[in-house]
Amino acid sequence: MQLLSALLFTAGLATATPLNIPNYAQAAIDSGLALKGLNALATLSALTRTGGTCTPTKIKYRREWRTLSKADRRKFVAAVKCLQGKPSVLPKDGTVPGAITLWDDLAYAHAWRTFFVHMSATFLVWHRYFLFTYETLLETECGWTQGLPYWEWGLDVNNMRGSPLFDGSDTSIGSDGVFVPGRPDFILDIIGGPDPEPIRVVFPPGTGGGCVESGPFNDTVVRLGPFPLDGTPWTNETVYGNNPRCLDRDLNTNPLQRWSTFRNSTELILGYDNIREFQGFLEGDPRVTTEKPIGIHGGGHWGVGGITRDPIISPYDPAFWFHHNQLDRIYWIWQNLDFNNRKDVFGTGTWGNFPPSPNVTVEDFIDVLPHQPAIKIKDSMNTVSGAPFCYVYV
Ligand SMILES: *[C@@H]1O[C@H](CO)[C@@H](O)[C@H](O)[C@H]1NC(C)=O
Ligand SMILES: *[C@@H]1O[C@H](CO)[C@@H](O)[C@H](O)[C@H]1NC(C)=O
Ligand SMILES: *[C@@H]1O[C@H](CO)[C@@H](O)[C@H](O)[C@H]1NC(C)=O
Ligand SMILES: *[C@@H]1O[C@H](CO)[C@@H](O)[C@H](O)[C@H]1NC(C)=O
Ligand SMILES: [Cu+2]
Repeated sequence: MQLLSALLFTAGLATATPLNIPNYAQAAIDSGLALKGLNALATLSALTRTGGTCTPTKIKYRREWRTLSKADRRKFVAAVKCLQGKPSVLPKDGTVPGAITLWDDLAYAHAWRTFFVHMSATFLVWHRYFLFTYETLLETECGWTQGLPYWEWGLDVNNMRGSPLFDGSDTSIGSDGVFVPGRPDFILDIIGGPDPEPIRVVFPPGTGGGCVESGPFNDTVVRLGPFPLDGTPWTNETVYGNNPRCLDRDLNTNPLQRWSTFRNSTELILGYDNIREFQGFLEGDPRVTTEKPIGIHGGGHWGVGGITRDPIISPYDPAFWFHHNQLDRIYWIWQNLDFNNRKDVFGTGTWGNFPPSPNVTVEDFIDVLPHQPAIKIKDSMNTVSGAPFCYVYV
């Protein structure tokens, strides 16, 4: 890949010609071959746009977890553990009394933006910047110099517990949660669509439910939250206090098989040419689709379960970052297949536009304070501009 990018660079193959997307057979779509092909096309396309400080030797190649060597997987796990052990850098002014470590800071950075960066115009770009923040911290604080690894859900839809990411070995990010039998189905009533009647989605419980049993991160401590929805007032002391508990998981192939298969990701990339629909279907936004709620985004969150399905503090699970990195990859592939027409945002700055807020434009800013300064949304579109991003997916 490094060689390829150097070749493209020196041969001056930069071109704005729209890409020729093959007509993939259903079997290629279902097996993941099509998605691989689309990724390769996107990579070639992106590498024609490198600029600024993002020189070919600086580009980070974000890879699927199981393509890293075992030694590198152990190195990555060690870097995440290192980050979890760094002290919080949030001001000690009582806003987040429970922030002890940098890991708590990252959960907080997500928590206080939750109602502005989901079901809103900034969903994809804000999480892109959040991932970059994490990748940068892993490098500057803990020496991980490679790209951030992602999780291809399509490889695990039939066996989560056997996944190299979740098998509990020392090259995984820890096991399933302890199995808790006798639990009822999960019932989600999604509101905010055109009908007053909610959209109902039902999942059976997964194969865990309790604390992560073995492997790396079975000692991860969740501190902030929970965020009660029964009317109990949220104060900084209660929801952002130090309330130590274990990291829980509930691995579940059901949501992955329904929402996050190779077919689901590939059809999303090929099916829509505008950001309103692309992002709306990706997130299962009920204003965009009543037929396909949840989306590939929800599929991965529910597939891991436990704290990962918490809309506010899901970043506590290292799995969150793998999942969102895959989402950013799907977004990135989609963008790079027709880059000049896929650099805009759609929607407002609040969850489901509640409370109503102005339309967001690419001139608006996103930030991950105090870890990253504000950047203009339009600078988040090209991941190889060096302003600030410099990565591709392989
Ligand atoms: C974590 O898992 C290891 C085995 O991988 C086990 O020895 C240890 O007791 C577990 N710790 C906790 C807190 O569950
Ligand atoms: C939390 O603290 C911040 C700043 O210190 C303050 O603006 C905010 O109102 C507080 N929130 C709650 C719910 O107490
Ligand atoms: C996702 O793909 C599977 C087949 O891989 C299919 O059965 C399911 O209906 C798809 N879900 C959506 C929301 O399109
Ligand atoms: C916001 O965007 C919507 C959808 O494109 C559009 O209908 C509406 O007029 C916009 N509002 C403003 C104030 O520009
Ligand atoms: Cu989020």
